[in-house]
Amino acid sequence: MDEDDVARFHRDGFVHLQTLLTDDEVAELEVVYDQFLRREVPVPGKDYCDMAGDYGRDPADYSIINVMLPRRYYPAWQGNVLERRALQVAEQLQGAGMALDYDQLLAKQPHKEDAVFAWHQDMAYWPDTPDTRAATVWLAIDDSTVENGCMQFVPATNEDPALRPHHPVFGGRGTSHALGTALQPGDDAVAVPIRRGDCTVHNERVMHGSGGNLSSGYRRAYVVAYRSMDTLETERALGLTHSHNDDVDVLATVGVEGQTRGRAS
Ligand SMILES: O=C(O)CCC(=O)C(=O)O
Repeated sequence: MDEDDVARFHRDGFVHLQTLLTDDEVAELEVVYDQFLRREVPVPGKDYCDMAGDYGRDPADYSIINVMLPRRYYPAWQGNVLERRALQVAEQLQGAGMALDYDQLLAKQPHKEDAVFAWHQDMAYWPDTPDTRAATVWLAIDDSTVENGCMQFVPATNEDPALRPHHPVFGGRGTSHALGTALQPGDDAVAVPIRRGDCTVHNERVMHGSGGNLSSGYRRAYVVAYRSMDTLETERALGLTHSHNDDVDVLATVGVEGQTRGRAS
């Protein structure tokens, strides 16, 4: 990563970094990743769910398999090569005092037109804190393409004066946790195809989402999100760990349950 990458991240709200991990390093993570997908690593309750549907869906029909907090359910991943390298990236981009807030797997099954990740800003999901710095590192396990639903961003929306209004996509905490907001006139979305082992890194305010998987293969991503240590302290004091099984409803703490987070800018 060079100075231009850092400047791009701050200007656009995201950056694409090539070869965060080598093919061998990805291959090692992939073994465990696929154990999660085959449900050989037990994941309780809603921490194994579908990001593109409600909690009631039959797991066989999931379009975007979401394993939340894999490092909690497979402790040997704690401190793995992705976490080590991503922390360095997060601190280079956002400065000192960053720490891992949560990790998740997002795997779009083949031939799933509805494996759509609604447009959103991550801040809509999170409690407001004085130091909102974030760097979410999205590692491609498969080559991520327009056809299989790669990440898309609306550059520089991190500079919008206000968070956009977000709504639950499938009904609310009882049925799903996905939030979304519509694109606005003038939003110029860009698709960002990346290779296996590459990553994108985005901040807490940039608009992003992704389209369905029209290919015959998986689109697997492993995501680690870094935020300021102060924010982590506040979140944990609220009882928030980003598990979908948390007793505390993160959407309620940010005022979304059944209503809207953010406001029109
Ligand atoms: O994997 C995707 O398509 C979207 C992921 C995302 O929104 C995120 O990691 O913040």
